[in-house]
This record gives sequence, structure tokens and C-alpha cells, in this order.
Amino acid sequence: MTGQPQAPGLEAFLSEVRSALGSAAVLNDPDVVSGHTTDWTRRFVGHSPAVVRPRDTAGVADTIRSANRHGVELVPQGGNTGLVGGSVPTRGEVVLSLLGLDRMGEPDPISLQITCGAGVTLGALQRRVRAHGLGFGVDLAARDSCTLGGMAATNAGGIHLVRYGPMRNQVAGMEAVLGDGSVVSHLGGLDKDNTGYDLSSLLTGSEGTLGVITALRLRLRPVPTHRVLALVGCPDVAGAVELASGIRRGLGSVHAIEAVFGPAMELVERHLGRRAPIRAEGGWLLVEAAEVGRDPTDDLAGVLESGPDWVTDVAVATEDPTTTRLWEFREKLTEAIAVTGIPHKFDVSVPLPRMADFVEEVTSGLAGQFPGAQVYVFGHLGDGNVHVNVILPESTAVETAEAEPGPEELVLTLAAGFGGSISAEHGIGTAKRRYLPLVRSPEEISAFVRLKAALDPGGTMNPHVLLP
Ligand code: FAD
Ligand code: 2HG
Ligand code: ZN
Repeated sequence: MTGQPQAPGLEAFLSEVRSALGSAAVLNDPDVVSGHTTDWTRRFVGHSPAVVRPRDTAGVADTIRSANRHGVELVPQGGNTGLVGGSVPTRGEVVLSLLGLDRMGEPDPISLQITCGAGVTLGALQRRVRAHGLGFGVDLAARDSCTLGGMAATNAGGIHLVRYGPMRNQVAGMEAVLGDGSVVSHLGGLDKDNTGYDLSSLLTGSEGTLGVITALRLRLRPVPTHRVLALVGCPDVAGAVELASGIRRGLGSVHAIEAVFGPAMELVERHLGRRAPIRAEGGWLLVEAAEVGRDPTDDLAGVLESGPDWVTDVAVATEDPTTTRLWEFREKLTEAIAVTGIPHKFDVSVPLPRMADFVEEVTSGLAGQFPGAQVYVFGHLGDGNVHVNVILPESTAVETAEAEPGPEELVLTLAAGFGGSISAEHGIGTAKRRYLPLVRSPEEISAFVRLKAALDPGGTMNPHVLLP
């Protein structure tokens, strides 16, 4: 806990919230609060006087209105699996935990939709709809902790984006409490509805800066009955890109195109205690095809056979546990990095034709500027999105990204210079807010500021996140 001043109205706020929500909704035992003040990577360690945990939308609205009255800043938090420091109170804000909003409706087999509270985890949703032969379009390794509200707030991507798009494409309706305390609800789930501004889309990806998402109407997908996964060894990044592009062009049932490059594979192999079934010079591509009622194995084999001549070494899986064990060489990377050190994480996207040059320049640039740094590159190659993780020889925990400026300048400037984005999926958070002007014009940032002022006039909601 640092000596930063707390809002003068803090005690009045907490007492008002206790009266409105019940005293059990305000947690201030330091041991409990500390569980909410460090991010998943352990890089961002904040502090907070209390965690407020409402159980319904009215409780969220009461909390936000009271925070406005007393000048208290709030950090919305779901599963706290975000990777850019956006869900932790880096400046002593009160944490508004949404985990209590965990009600889940029944899946509607006609519209293929479901309504869920924002605090429902992705894993709980997957389990609920699976019994009905349905699945969800976004899947990611943090599934048992991350919440649907947090995923919408970050517009999460994940491993099936190449098939179903990001979280925004799954949202058919939303209920939210805006920063001024007003409740906006549009949960009808109509696929066609051109009646003005799309507030659900605006709040998706807003990282808790405009309001709190309290419930979601979500699109569901039929669970593929047939899946086939191939691990392909590639000579280099350019080869992996060439193959990924051929698969995007030629495989209608494509379900995932993921890549793991050199040292990242060695790291995850050490972490898992086993080696990938095939060796490769430069990298590995994991390609999944999936369909309902039809086996896409021959289609996948066909597209690989008509690919580059060097495609010779391929490991294939069609059933668990082999499929899961193969996926782990990609999915367990974040965990493998976390046990190795405190990383600086980047989730950049670059136009695919320039990807190989970007990976070459970023790895050689990092080696030159940060001797001894461990650099791991992997990601959603089919989407033009790679994750660059950098563990500096002496990485430390910090309150704000400014306290330990590391490779951000190099990696983000390079990505922007290649015509890419400084965030393809995790968002800007506190980690990258200084760098937003690299990819957004002054006019765009000014529009962002005016939107925030309109929906959150008191500057209550995550005021130190996203905007520079
Ligand atoms: P939190 O971390 O609690 O919050 C994230 C942001 O959303 C914060 O700014 C917070 O203030 C805001 N927020 C949270 N809930 C709400 C709400 N109800 N209303 C308004 N704002 C809210 N991301 C990807 O995109 N693709 C991946 O493949 C992926 N894989 C991951 C794998 C691992 C192992 C981990 C740890 C993380 C991964 N992530 C990935 C990152 C992360 O963004 C997602 O896990 C998820 O979107 C965050 O959900 P959460 O509930 O934990 O949100
Ligand atoms: C993934 O794709 C996640 O696995 C996390 O987005 C990436 O650990 C990372 O950098
Ligand atoms: Zn990712």
C-alpha cells in the first residue's frame, strides 16, 4: 500500500454502499483485497481500500451513482485474467468486482442464443450449452477464470477468431450501467436491428472506461461433430505465413491457425516435460478443421498436400486425449512463461505479407537492445496476430507501466511502423496507454475523450486506463 491520498468521500461512499447492498458486499479485509490488486502476470501490483461485490444490476447502479456523488474512482474487475493491467487498481481505486453477477439463462435452441450475467465464466457457459450440442465462438486458455463481461470489455479474440470473429461478433445484445449511473438494456438479440447507435458494440472493447457490462445476450454455435488437428513443422516464419495463407484460401472448415516459433516451443516443451511429436527448423503451425455432420480430414490433407513442397512432417489428431495433448504445445505457453518470470507482454497484429519481416526485426532488435532478455513469439498467425513476450533479466513488479519502461517503445513502434496494431486482442489497459497515439490520430483520441465525458461525466470508471 502506498501513501497515495484516498478520495475524501471514500468513507461516505463505503457506508452508502453498505446500506444499499448490505455489508457483505463490501470487502476490506486486507488479505481478501490483496487478491484483487495484482494482475495475472504479477507485473502490476496496485492497492485499494476495498472491493465492492454487487449481486445484481441494481447493486452495480447504486455503487456507480454513489461513487459519482463522492468522487470515488472505480476499477471494474471480472476474473482478473487481463494481461494489460486494466483490471487492477494501480492508483488506489475501489475495485468493483462483477463475479457476483453469475446468473445464466437457458440456451434458446431456436435463436441459438443465451442471456448471461457478466460474471459468468467462459468455462461455465461452455459446460451449460454443451449439453444442448452448442458451443461458444470465442475460446481461450483462461476459460475457467475469465468472465463474459471481461471478455466483452476487452473484445477478446482467442483461438477460433479465424472462424467466428472476436467477442464483438458474439454479442447480440447487452445490458450495462453507464458511468453516470444510468442503466441501458438492449437484450432482445435481434440479428437485424438498425435503430440508432450500437451501444453494445461501443461498450465492447471499452475496457471498463464507459460503464459496467452487467448482462449479455450471446450468439451460440453448433458444436462441430468432426474435428481434425494437424501440427506442421515449418522452415521459417515466411513459410508458416505462406502455409497459413493457403489454408485461409483453401479450407472452408478452418477452425484455428496458430503458430509457435523456435524458443517458445522449447520453453513449452520443458514446461510440459515432453517434446512435440515432430521437429522443425523455424516454427510450428497448428491447424484445426471442424465441421458439423461431415469429416473434414480429407479437406485438410488436401490443402496441406497442395501446399509448399517442404510440408512433409505432419502430426495429426482427431480424438481426445491426443488432440488436447497436441493443443497444449500452444495453449500452455502463457502458463509456461508465467512460471519462468515476469513478462512484458505484447499482442500486436501486422499485415500478413509483412509478418516474417516484423518477427525478424523485433527479435533482432530486442536481442540488440536488451542483452540477456528471453523472447518468445507465438500466436494467432491466421489472424495476423502474434504475441511477443519479453522477460528481462531483472523484471520487477510495478504499480504502473511508467515505473519500468522496458521494450514497449521498440516493439510497439515497430508494429505501428509495419502498418500493424499495438493491440490485437488484450487491449490497451494501463500497460500501453502512452502508446495509443502511435495508432490513433489526435482527432480519434479527441473523439474517444468526448465519448467518455458524455457517458462517464464524473470520470469515475477506470480513469487511468486506455486513454493517454
Ligand atoms: P478482467 O481481467 O477482470 O478485466 C479486463 C478488463 O475489462 C479491465 O479493463 C476491466 O476493468 C474490464 N472489465 C472486466 N469486467 C467488466 C465488466 N463487466 N464491465 C466493464 N468492464 C469490465 N485474451 C484474448 O483476447 N485471447 C486469448 O487467447 C487470451 N488468452 C489468455 C490466456 C490466459 C492464460 C490468460 C491469463 C489470459 C488470456 N487472455 C486472452 C486475456 C484476457 O483478456 C482474457 O482472459 C479475458 O478477456 C479477460 O476477462 P476477465 O473477466 O478476466 O477480465
Ligand atoms: C494467447 O493467445 C493469449 O495464448 C495470451 O492471448 C498470450 O501470453 C500471451 O502473451
Ligand atoms: Zn492470444
